[in-house]
Amino acid sequence: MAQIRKIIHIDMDAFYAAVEQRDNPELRGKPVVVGGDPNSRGVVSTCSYEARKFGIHSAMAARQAFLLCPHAIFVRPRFVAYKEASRQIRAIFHEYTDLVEPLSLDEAFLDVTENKKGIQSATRIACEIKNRIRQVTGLTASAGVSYNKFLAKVASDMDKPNGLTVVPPGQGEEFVANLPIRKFHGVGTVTEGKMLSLGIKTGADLKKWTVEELNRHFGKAGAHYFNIARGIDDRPVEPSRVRKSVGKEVTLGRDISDIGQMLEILENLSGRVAEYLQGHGDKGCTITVKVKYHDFRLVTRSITLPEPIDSVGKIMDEVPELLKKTDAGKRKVRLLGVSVSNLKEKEQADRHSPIQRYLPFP
Ligand code: TTP
Ligand code: MG
Repeated sequence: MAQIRKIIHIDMDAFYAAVEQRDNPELRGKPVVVGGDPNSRGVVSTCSYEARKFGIHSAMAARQAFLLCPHAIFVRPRFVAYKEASRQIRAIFHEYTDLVEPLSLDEAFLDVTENKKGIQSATRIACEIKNRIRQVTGLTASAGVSYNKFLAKVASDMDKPNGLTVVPPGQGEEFVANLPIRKFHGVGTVTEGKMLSLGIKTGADLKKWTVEELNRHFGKAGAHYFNIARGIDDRPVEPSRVRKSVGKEVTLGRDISDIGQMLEILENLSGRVAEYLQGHGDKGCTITVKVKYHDFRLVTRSITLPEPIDSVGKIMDEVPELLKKTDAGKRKVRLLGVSVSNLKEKEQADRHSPIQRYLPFP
């Protein structure tokens, strides 16, 4: 039998907002909203836990956040500071293992089955990492510890902020059984709606379905749902995952037809794509905008640039034109997405610099 793995998922608490509160003591203990301008069409990137009590959350219109909590403090994001904190936490992860798979600036999977410090207990490692993060960055993180990625990821979200949740071998199935399906990582609002309409409210409900039935209703994802209902997930932690594209999308709370509002949302998504690219030293040549209309019809529009890019500005140079090539506005929209593909790794991207590009072949 294959060895039981020890997987940790770490996710920083209210990441951007926590960095802002750390760097400006006046913001501590207060509702802080990081994102766009509430007076124009800005979108909330994230908010402090104090602000969450008012119902504010990521991807909400900043204007709505203001209405929910007029005394909240609205600040613009400072990506340089977030990137620095991200670099620091990654360095801490690598003190324990090089099997680190970052998912974004503020979260990563670690496989600590074998680790550089020879520590047996993954829970102890998670504790140490949380303490080190606190010491080095002044920020708190939540951790999930389990024997696969799915369980570790869900566990890290169970007791936020500053939580540590362990799902030991043998307890995964029971842990999943009691979980409402909206807590399942990878189950978005659309799938959640579909599952609820089929009477699937918890992991236990999901487990009653055969893999054939799940395939019929959910296509390719069916087998994955079948497995996770049993606490099974064999995906490895992939440190240098070769990504083909980096994309972010959001299903909107309600269908919209205002182009300005769509562009604000696309800018927020582009910012996150750019952040991921820069965090990984990747650049890409193809920019794609994805639009799902209210009737669920999906269209994408792409452009391929001569030079690879990684900045929000360069992405947003193209996005308005790409959006114009869809029927967005004429038709109501329920989902928006942006991705950058055709990725060149750092070295390869550097080779695209103008000087080298014109060198003749030897
Ligand atoms: P999350 O980890 O999803 O959120 P969070 O760290 O702010 O809060 P918590 O994990 O405690 O629930 O995202 C990490 C950062 O990514 C977040 O601080 C800001 C950014 N982000 C956006 O810019 N837009 C978004 O829609 C989301 C979800 C996150
Ligand atoms: Mg987080």
